[in-house]
Amino acid sequence: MTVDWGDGTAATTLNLAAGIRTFTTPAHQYLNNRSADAAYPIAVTVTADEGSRLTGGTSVTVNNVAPANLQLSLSAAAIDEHGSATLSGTLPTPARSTRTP
Ligand SMILES: [Ca+2]
Repeated sequence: MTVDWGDGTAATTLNLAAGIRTFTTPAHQYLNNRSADAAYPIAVTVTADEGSRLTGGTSVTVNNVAPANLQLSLSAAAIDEHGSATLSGTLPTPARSTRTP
């Protein structure tokens, strides 16, 4: 079976043994929300040995997370005139989203 997560990443393929009726995928990470936080469609296709196919779908909403906590560091808090300083910074990593249907 394959799972298309709807976010343009490679589909996940699971090889299910004969007789298996339940499954759980590895967690899938969504790195960004869609415009207006629209849901990502998730499409599942199960292909049997003889080639017959069963399809299904669901969706997941990924909410935007605003960046926060920009960390800045100045080489000196006070300098003499004609002096110079450097600024260092760490850009935030927004919270990531994972989903296991
Ligand atoms: Ca975003």
